[in-house]
Amino acid sequence: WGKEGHYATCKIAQSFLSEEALKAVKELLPETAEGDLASVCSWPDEIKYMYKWRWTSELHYVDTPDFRCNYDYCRDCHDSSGVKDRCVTGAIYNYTEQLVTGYNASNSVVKYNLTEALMFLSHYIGDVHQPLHVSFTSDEGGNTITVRWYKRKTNLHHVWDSDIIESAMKTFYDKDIDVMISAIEKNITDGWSNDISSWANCTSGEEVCPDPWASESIKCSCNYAYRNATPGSTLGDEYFLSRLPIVEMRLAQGGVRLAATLNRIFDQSF
Ligand code: DCM
Ligand code: DCM
Ligand code: DCM
Ligand code: ZN
Ligand code: ZN
Repeated sequence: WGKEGHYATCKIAQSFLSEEALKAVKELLPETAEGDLASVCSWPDEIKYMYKWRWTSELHYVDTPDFRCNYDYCRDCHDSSGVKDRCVTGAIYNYTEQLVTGYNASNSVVKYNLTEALMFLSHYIGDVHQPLHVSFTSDEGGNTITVRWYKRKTNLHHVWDSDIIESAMKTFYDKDIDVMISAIEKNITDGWSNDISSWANCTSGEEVCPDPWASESIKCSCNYAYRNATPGSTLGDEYFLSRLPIVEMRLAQGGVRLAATLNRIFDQSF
């Protein structure tokens, strides 16, 4: 996602945190966040081109085999040099593990920077819900598919990271991301209320389960993102209005699942 998508995911998540988890999150946030998780959720995008952080740039996505429409951790989770576990789902396991270990080790030596771990985990749980962050290898997640979004030239990846959300804000939400977030939150508590616990649960009983989330994303990529979006095509009202509900649902699921994960990590009663 772009800035708005990550902000929305983390705002929604913060509203679903338990009191205990919210307290732990606030203690780990940098001062500059002023207690607001959403304000630092794009931090991993801001640093990924800096020399010191270049190694993190491949942790935002996972490439799957062309035209297969499925995802397999062992097959797909590696970086471009083939190093295992270096992909978005591997990063989610890794940063969850760091937070669990670090948080329970209150008196022993903490090996990890838990503030960074929280910001990476919050960002990557957002990204794994962006359908095109789990998609075909040869088109780099839609980055090499040039399309028009209405009149403007862009690429399919950027349409799903930002253009759909920005057009929705302009057309329906008073150009205000907080108005859009309120609408999504209202949808969660009304329309999707029966789905929330199935979204939040990990059937595996683990703290976090990014593999089923990635499988959902590649299915969305095939059924909605790539469909009718061939190179050179113009995407307008028909594509926008049919895909916006998918984008809003993925933002909602990302937020609910980030909250559920942080509740399981930081609150013993979950
Ligand atoms: N990993 C890492 N840094 C850590 C912990 C783990 O880079 N502090 C890596 C090792 C594996 C992947 O993350 O490649 C998953 O780790 P694990 O198998 O320990 O969960
Ligand atoms: N793991 C995996 N495939 C899965 C689930 C987990 O490869 N379907 C890996 C990721 C971590 C390690 O197992 O490297 C430990 O995961 P956890 O942190 O959930 O114990
Ligand atoms: N991206 C992706 N899959 C790829 C390559 C990149 O999902 N195979 C994502 C990461 C960024 C966006 O596309 O969100 C742009 O990538 P970059 O910053 O590498 O240009
Ligand atoms: Zn992206
Ligand atoms: Zn990202």
